[in-house]
Amino acid sequence: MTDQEIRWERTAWMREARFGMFIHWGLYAIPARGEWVRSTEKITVEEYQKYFDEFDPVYYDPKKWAKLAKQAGMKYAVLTTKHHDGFCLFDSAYTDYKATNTKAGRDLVKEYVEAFRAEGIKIGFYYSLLDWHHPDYPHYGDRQHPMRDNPEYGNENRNFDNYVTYLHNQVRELLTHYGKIDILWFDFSYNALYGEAWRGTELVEMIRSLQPDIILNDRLSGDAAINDALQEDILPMYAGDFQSPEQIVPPAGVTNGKGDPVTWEACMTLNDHWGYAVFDHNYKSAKTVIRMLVDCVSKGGNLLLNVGPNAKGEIPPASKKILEEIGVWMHENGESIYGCGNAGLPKPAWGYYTRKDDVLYAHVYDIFTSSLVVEGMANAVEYARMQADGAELSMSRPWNSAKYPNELFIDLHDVQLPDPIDTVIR
Ligand code: JFZ
Repeated sequence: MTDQEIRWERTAWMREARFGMFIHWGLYAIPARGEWVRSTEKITVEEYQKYFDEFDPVYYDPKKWAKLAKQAGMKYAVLTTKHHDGFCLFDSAYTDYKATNTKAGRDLVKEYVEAFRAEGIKIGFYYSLLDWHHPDYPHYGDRQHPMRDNPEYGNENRNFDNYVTYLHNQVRELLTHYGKIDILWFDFSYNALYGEAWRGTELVEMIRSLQPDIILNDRLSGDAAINDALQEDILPMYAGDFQSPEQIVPPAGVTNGKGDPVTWEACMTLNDHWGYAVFDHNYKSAKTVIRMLVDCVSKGGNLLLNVGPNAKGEIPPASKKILEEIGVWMHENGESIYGCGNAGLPKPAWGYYTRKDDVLYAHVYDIFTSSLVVEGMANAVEYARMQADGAELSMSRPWNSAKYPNELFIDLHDVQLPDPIDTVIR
């Protein structure tokens, strides 16, 4: 098998799952201005310390998060075990900057893993390669660092290799202390910091020795390195198993340098921030999210939808409500999502197709006539059913259909479109 075939096989369950929950949670839930607050407002480690001292998520109960994810039809989750601010939600032996030493007083990752696993949801860890807290991570001159313009925070005594060892040690902890982990989601590489700068080959060898089946995203590596290697069919170990476009559904899906489809997952915010932002009420509707998910699946990809729990540990009520609405649609129509992919047909004017093997799903958003016209399918379809309730739909040809011998007509005359979000016909 080629490297790409191995990666395709390893990610099979992920393409079946299609829909996951991203969780951005950490100290930044207290300032509640997004997870980049330390950088955007150039807050020093000392000033940021008050959030560590204060952190007390009294309502943290990941069983509730897991139930909500399950209800929404999500099959896997990815939690920020450490974001760019360096604060660890897990009990690490290599730092004091961890939840265990806050008022929370315990390993919050452990409870997350147990709660989601109990609901049958696959477990993902997000781990930030950037670390604005570690003294050996580049400060002055690094545009990603909050202290980038402050010569007082120079790098004279910085030992980057020391930081990379810290990163390797923490990844080992994460993959040793919590049983089987399904996804490791690194974030992110930039400038000269990619691939071997993270000692990527050594890191991935360790990861695979600890968790042979774990799926890695592509952010340990630079895009250029991957594209070159693709031509050879030999990828660097750190190239990752799937691509992770952010805040966009790639219009033509994602293919490799040779034009073959690859596993991919679009990650999306529910409002305009990843971490909790108290002023941000710009939430996407359930309809928008569902259509986004259908868009991803129709192009062979996944959707990782973000929630940003607040300082007390709760998923904001507005997010909860949207996920519950999504769950109603997924209960009726999830079959048109899980394990489905590109139908290999041109996108119809009335909506989208998804397909699994020989079952075609029409996602009907708008029709202008009493029949749904399915191009080129006149003699190819055995039956048509409403996905939501299994009701039979008539495929009789209307009186004026003689000029369209290749078109299939599904009669919706008396049915209309029962679901204003997306009426699925199987
Ligand atoms: C990263 C994080 O910075 C962000 O906080 C969030 O966790 C998101 C899922 O991932 O966002 C990025 C990463 C890389 C780029 C832009 C945003 N980039 O390379 O332009």
